Amino acid sequence: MEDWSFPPAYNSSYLPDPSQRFWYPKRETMDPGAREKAILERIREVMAYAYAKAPFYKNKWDEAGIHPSHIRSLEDFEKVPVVTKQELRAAQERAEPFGDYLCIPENEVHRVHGTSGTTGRPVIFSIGKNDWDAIGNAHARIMWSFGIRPGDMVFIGALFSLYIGSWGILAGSERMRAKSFPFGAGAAGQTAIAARWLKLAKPKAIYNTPSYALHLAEVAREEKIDPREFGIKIMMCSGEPGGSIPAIRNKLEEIYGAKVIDCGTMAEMTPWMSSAGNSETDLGMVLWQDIVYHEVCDPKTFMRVPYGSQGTPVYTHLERTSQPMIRLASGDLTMWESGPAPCGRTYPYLPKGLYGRIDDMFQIRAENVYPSDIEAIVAGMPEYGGEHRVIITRAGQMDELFVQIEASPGIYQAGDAAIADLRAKAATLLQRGIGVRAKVEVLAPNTLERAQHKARRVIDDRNLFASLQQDRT
Ligand code: 8LQ
Repeated sequence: MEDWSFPPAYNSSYLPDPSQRFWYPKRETMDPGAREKAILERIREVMAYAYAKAPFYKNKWDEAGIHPSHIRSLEDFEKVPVVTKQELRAAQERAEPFGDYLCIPENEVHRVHGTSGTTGRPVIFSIGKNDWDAIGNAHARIMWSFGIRPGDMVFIGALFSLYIGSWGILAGSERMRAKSFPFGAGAAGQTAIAARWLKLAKPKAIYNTPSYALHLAEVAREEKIDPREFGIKIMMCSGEPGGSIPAIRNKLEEIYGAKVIDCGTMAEMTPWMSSAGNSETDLGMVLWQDIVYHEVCDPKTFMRVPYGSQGTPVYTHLERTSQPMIRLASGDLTMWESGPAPCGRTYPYLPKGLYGRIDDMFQIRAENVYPSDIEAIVAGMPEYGGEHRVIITRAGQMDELFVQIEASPGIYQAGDAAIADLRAKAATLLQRGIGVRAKVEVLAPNTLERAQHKARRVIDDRNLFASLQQDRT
């Protein structure tokens, strides 16, 4: 069936006719039951392969009393213990540098990437040549669903270093035979230069984080360029929530006049685009189950939750031979629906994208609050100036929630009454939306730092407060 095997072996010169909706029509529109049968076969192959090649998996599964031959259904597969990021880090400490889950000889590693965080021990991603080709194929296939076609220019406005997002887009864009423009981001002054280049080159598509897209628009305006002059038709967003939050998506679509497409799983899960929106829907992300098998699970038992319910994604590579991830726990939060997805592909989908992380949730006076809920509320206000911060603190015995919001230039210039109105309106909307009273502070436009990559908007200083209390006693 359309070159589906493990290990993958794709025809690198295949390109659909540009008028074709689907890259692999059979695989994308097949009966879900038949697909699940084939996925099970792939899972058994990947597991047998990993069991033979990686002490990491052999030891983990032996300990759990599980052998790849035991997996006779997708329900059996739910009993396979999940892999955590901590385990991967420990495996790399044990077997430096790639960890004992590298399943190819070290000298066959073709690309090395790593976690882009700045704290803690970094984790290395190693990718073989065949895997890199399959990643390009998978991303080209998914970018086809975004409406990108051979010859279109794809501008990559994201970091080109450890962050694999940019490289994954480049691989897909090159496989597609698009015009790749690997511009990058993050260097001093680079955003203003990006604005000038975008105006000049007028790419069909751009890739960025949602935060960076907002920042780029502000910088472009400072350069007296309207982002609509870039002529962008497709904006691919990944890396953080935003592309599926209606307030952010609508704002980006309005600013750029482009269609915003949300995508992204995790760097470890490259081809990381296996959950992605497309040109034919505004509804969150489609799960490309034949590339990476997605399960949305109960965060405690890691058994699948029924369609229509919330849970955490657990991912399994079906096309990776270098560091295949088999039931990697993401820690993200989402809700899934059974297919067919609105675009006609018979995959399940995430109607609201990935909207938070289990560990991002904080409790304020016994209410569970997600930063993305606050973002959706404040960024949806027309008076919003483009940035905000959430500060959780403790005054006496009570948790307090502070939300700092930049006002738009118009509101700020209008003076005290307009600012007071914004403060009151934001407090009311927050109370209604998250069920918690928040103290709102209105700031001048451009007060807060802009993210060049993924934004961090929450400051929880309750621990600081607790340690100060302890020092005093
Ligand atoms: N994360 C990534 N994409 C997201 C999205 N579309 N919506 C909400 N949260 C998202 C290279 C790709 O961007 C994937 C990537 O960012 O990999 P990382 O750096 O390993 O970060 C993964 C985390 O980013 C996910 O677990 C989500 O929390 C977030």
